[in-house]
Amino acid sequence: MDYGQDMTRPSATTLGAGITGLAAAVLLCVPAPAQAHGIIDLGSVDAVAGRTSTMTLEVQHGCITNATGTLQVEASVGRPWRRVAPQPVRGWTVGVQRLPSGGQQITWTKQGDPHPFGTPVFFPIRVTWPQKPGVYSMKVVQACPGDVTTWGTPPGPATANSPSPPITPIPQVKVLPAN
Ligand SMILES: [Cu+2]
Repeated sequence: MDYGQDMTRPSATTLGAGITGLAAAVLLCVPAPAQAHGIIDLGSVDAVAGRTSTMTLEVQHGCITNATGTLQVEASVGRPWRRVAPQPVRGWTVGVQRLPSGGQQITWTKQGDPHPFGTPVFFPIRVTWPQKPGVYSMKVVQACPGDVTTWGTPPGPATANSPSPPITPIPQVKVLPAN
């Protein structure tokens, strides 16, 4: 599991949602169990080491503490990810920035009003996958008026203070060997 190396930008501000945030998240997400939150969809095409294909980052609803619409979405990946080229999405501007760690961050910014809470948004990205097969993560930070949600919790069994699966799971992708 390689998600550790992707955790380049801890967002302390986003982890403090607390009990209220967790309760709200459960209420919002339980009625639609088929829906995830921030997800990677490969569109029936495997991610293969060193090759290029298109994935979609789907953000299925707005921020979970205040149930507000989305202003900005940041997706960050670690150094092993090679080229990431976000495709244009109507109503959003986008840019890619190299991080000091060697990773990359894509930032989508909504033009005009926030993207409505209950409407999913789809961000296609052309990706050249890491050279080494493995499991890789894309941490997603979603900013809304007065609220931030970070999809950044690695999967794992429940412990005293963390449920399983996590309330805000980190999207991951399995990169397969090239042969
Ligand atoms: Cu959800």
